[in-house]
Amino acid sequence: MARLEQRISRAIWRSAARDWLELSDLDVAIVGAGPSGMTAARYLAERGFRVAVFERRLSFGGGIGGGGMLLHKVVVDESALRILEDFNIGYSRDDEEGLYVVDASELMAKLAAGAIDSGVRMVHGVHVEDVIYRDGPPRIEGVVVQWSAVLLSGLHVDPLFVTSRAVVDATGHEAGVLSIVARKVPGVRLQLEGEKSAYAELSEKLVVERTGRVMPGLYVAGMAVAALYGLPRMGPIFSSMLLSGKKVAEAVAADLGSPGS
Ligand code: 48F
Repeated sequence: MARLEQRISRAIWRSAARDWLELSDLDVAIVGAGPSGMTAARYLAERGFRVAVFERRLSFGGGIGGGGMLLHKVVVDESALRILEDFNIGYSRDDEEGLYVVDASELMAKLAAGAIDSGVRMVHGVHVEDVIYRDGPPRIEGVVVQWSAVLLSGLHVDPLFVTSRAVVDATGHEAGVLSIVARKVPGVRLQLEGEKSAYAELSEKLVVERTGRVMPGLYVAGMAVAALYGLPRMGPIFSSMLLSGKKVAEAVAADLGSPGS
């Protein structure tokens, strides 16, 4: 039998290569493993769509882990309880009427577990640095990916491509995919208004309302919605992030029809 070192390497090369062959063509590419991205991913995978989440960090959760100013808790209101229950995430009622407290680590872990158990591929350490487009009329047909480590190194290395029927920008406050599209895709009139100062109640409502399709093939969820439409921020209340993830999943599913068609 070959040496253990050789067998370890071969097992990893073989399995990763198989995964990447599947990842190279998807129904839905979700950018960002924050609350909105992971929620969207699960509800899409559950419907049978081939979904991957590309996350530039080596961890899940985006802004969840920091809780409220590093206190390990976030809050939601009753509108998000159904989603917490779908993911089997615990919550406790607080003295503040209508608010429920969730442990940040449980939220991160169970959103990720729920997505993975539904068949989502989570890919860490991969940065979406561009999109694939076709014109007349402009349409987004996938993403361009690069190892985060390569970008951090400053080396000039050409990226690879992932085609997909839909791309969801769930990159949070910076709206990374939308910024690229606004700058680099010809014929798209997209202007990022930039997130506004805190007005939690209004932001919670409007982020969900404005979640959805931005142009053919491109969708937005979570705080990227606020960056796009100039909506206020809401701090560590996460109802709208979960509801936005669920809403974008419904919008993508409605547009795509059946998986793989
Ligand atoms: O920021 P993030 O948690 O986005 P979200 O789902 O939730 C926002 C809340 O966490 C919080 C808030 C609301 O209560 O104000 O901030 O809108 O997660 C975004 C994830 O996307 C990754 C980033 O590392 C983070 O984990 N990300 C950002 N740009 C890229 C990316 C990129 N270009 N490629 C891959 N991953």
